[in-house]
Order: sequence, then C-alpha cells, then structure tokens
Amino acid sequence: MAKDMTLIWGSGSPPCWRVMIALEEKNLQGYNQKVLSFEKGEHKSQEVLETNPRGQLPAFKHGNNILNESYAACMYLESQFRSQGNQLIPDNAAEQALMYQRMFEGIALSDNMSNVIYYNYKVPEGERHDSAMKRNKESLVKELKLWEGYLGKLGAGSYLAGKTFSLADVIVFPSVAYVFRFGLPAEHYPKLAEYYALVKDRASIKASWPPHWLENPQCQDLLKDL
Ligand SMILES: N[C@@H](CCC(=O)N[C@@H](CS)C(=O)NCC(=O)O)C(=O)O
Repeated sequence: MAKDMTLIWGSGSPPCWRVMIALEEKNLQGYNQKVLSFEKGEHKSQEVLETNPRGQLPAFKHGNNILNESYAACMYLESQFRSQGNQLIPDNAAEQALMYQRMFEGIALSDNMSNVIYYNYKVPEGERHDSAMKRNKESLVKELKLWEGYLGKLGAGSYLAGKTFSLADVIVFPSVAYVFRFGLPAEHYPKLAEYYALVKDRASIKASWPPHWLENPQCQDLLKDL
C-alpha cells in the first residue's frame, strides 16, 4: 500500500497515465489520488499550484518529495522500489542503452502527436493555417515511421526496448494509445498496431486506462489520413 503517496491527475493525460502505469508496475496501489477536470480548469487550482507551480498535471508527492515531471516520477519510482513489482530498467548495458534511448525519443513522439491532435487548442483561431497543419501531419508521419521501423527490427512480440516491458513502454505507450484512439490506420502501421495490441491488455495498463476513454471509446478520426 502506498499511503504516503498522492497523485493529482487528469483523465487521458499521457504524462499522468505514465505515472499511474509505473505505480501499478511497482505494485504501489492504494495511493491517495484525485482526478481533476482540465475542461473546468481545475489544474490551475490552489491545491495543484501548491505542489506544481506550473499548474500542470500530474502533481505527485511521495512523503515530502515532489515529482511533477512524469519522466522524473517514473524514474524515481523505479529507483526507490527497485526490488518491488516489475523491474523496469534492464541491468544489461545494451538493453539499458536502448531503453533510455527509446524512452527519451518518446518526447519527440509526444510533441509531434500533440502538434496535430491539439493544433486547435495550441494555436489561436486567427493564426491557424491548413499548410501548418499539413506540415505537422507530415512530421508526425515521419515520426511514426521511425517507431514502425524500430519495432520491425526488434521482431514480433517485442516491447519498445526488447523482449521485456520496460520504462520505455511506461513512458511511450500512452502516446501510442492516443494515436490509435484518434484514428491512426492500423494497416499503415502494422508493427505499431501489433505493439498496441500486445500492451493494451497488460494489467498495469488496464488498471490505469483513462476512465473517460472507457465511457467514450469512439473519438475523432483526425489521424485517419496518415
Ligand atoms: N513535462 C510534463 C508535462 C505535463 C503536462 O503538459 N500536463 C498537461 C496535461 S497532459 C497539463 O497539465 N496541461 C495543462 C496546462 O499546461 O495548462 C510531464 O511530463 O509531466
């Protein structure tokens, strides 16, 4: 039981989801938690700002230790609970190198994805251009093809950094789930689709699946032409 931990999160936020997956993988259930609404602006509340002055989620605390960056929180959990639950950082140097490499490349995937999915949210109405959206989509395609190639090289049934589930999957899987939720055609990205199918039913992923995705499994088909 993780009674000395508190996570404030928002449903469907990939950074929040990462921390929740890591907590599940390390058998740290039973933590204090509160889910807030981005739509209602609750992430800008005093309660959040006290933990995370950026007014962003996740806001995570273990005792007096504050970790609001999802990468930091996941790495901290693995390091503090190394022998508990599933090991998320491989010991072998080559496997560890690939794991860190993919994990941090996850930033590019996440950025490219949100530049398309959240274009309207990020760019004020008068400044939006079809040409910019087209460029963002082209960048996302390039990025997705990279990951498709990485998975192709590793072979069937692989996780992002090899034969075992690792911190790279904890960090990157939410972005993969996002692109399929937004209509990415599985037939154009068969390796990514295979990876998505392999990981989506894992216990830690199911336990932390965004609640509003369960209520509303259908989403926009914004990525259907990719
Ligand atoms: N680098 C942070 C990013 C956190 C983040 O961008 N959270 C988003 C939700 S996905 C948020 O709170 N956005 C609201 C805002 O920036 O006002 C992390 O990885 O934890």
